[in-house]
Amino acid sequence: MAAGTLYTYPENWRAFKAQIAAQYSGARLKVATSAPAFTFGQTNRTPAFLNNFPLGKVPAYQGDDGFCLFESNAIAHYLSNDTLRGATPQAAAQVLQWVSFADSEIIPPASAWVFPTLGIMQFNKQATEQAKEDVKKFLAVLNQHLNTRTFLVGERVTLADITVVCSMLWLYKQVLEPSFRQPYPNVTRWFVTCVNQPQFKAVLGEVKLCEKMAQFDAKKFAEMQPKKETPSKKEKGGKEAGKPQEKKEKKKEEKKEEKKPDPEEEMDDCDAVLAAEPKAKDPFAHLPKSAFVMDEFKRKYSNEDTLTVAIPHFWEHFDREGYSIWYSQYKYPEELTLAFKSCNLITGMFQRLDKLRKNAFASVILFGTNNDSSISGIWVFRGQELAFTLSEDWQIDYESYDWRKLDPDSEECKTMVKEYFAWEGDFKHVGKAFNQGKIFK
Ligand SMILES: N[C@@H](CCC(=O)N[C@@H](CS)C(=O)NCC(=O)O)C(=O)O
Repeated sequence: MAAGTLYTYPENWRAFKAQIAAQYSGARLKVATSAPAFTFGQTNRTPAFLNNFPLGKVPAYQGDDGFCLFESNAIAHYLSNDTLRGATPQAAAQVLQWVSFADSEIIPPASAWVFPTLGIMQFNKQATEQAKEDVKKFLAVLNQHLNTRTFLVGERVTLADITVVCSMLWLYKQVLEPSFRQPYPNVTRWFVTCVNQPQFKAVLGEVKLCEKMAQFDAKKFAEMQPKKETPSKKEKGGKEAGKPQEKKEKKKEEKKEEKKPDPEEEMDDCDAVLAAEPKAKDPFAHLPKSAFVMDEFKRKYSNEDTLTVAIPHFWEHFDREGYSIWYSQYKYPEELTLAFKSCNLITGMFQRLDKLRKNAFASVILFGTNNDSSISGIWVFRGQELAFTLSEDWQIDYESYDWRKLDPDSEECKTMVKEYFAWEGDFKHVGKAFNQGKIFK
């Protein structure tokens, strides 16, 4: 039976698919939606997270056995049992049919219609009218199919029902008022049956069907817009950084045409989650400016030779007043068993410390072999104190380590920086062979 953690933001309908599937199958699923385990917009941009989930998108699943999976449909499939997946080849194919139907026929028009009513997309009459027509089309297909059936595939709930229900949640909550849904009674009967199953209810709570079609929320939209340009959004990398210049130019040329919503320029539901997040205050704000540019060092460390470029750069620019160097050692080596579990311990710590990214650097190494290992590392922090106490979110792991501040001018410190940064050397103080390294950058 699968057991693991689902990383997501709260109330994510994509994550609901996996959560409901787990309710049916009995898979043991922890859902990580908040600090310290997971902070959307931060944790999912850390190297450790991207290492496991290269798109940085959620939901993302990591099994207790280390198995990683992204794409909500795949995760829901993995956490299902045979009944949910479709017990015969035909049933399994039909389940896949409805899962694909949800992605390609339901989600696009549902988003185009519902997002403006949530204030996360500009209203465009033509696009909304088109979306309503497309919604009618798929509702008619579902209504016909459900005329003689209780569930979409076979006699029991399957992933088809879970996926299609979750994809229609926003529609039923926001815009499918009684008169609009009246021609499709089988769909509403089926939807209500599903959301009232205890396994759905445990995840979705009470689902209240829309009484009056929500309209474009201009005020909410205006409130959302300025936040879109916050640095945190711009930093986002993937979507923003990858946007080709020519697209922007093309947009200028098209200015005179009727304005249609450009999906890449609009917010989507996850952008809205990010925009709604309160801005955290900088816990290092009290420190005087430092000439040591952490980002610059990290770029050298990532892209150039460690021994001949990154380490010399580090010592040439290191600011003894503004930064401190620490040696960390895991207190309970006797509890370390399998190497991959110990790696997860380190990776998890780095994920939880993502907000330190601009103010800290660490190279932490797992030494030894299965059932005979130790973890130690070198950390560089902004300021002269251990940074962990500056934020509640950072304290979860640090007490499991012994910390010793190093004198940057000592030979010991020079050697340790060299060995831990380069992941090579004698590591005389360790007494175990070098095994695996993990970096935090
Ligand atoms: N097809 C994917 C879509 C996942 C997705 O778009 N996730 C968004 C949240 S709604 C995300 O994590 N975005 C983060 C980002 O783009 O940085 C799935 O179903 O899992």
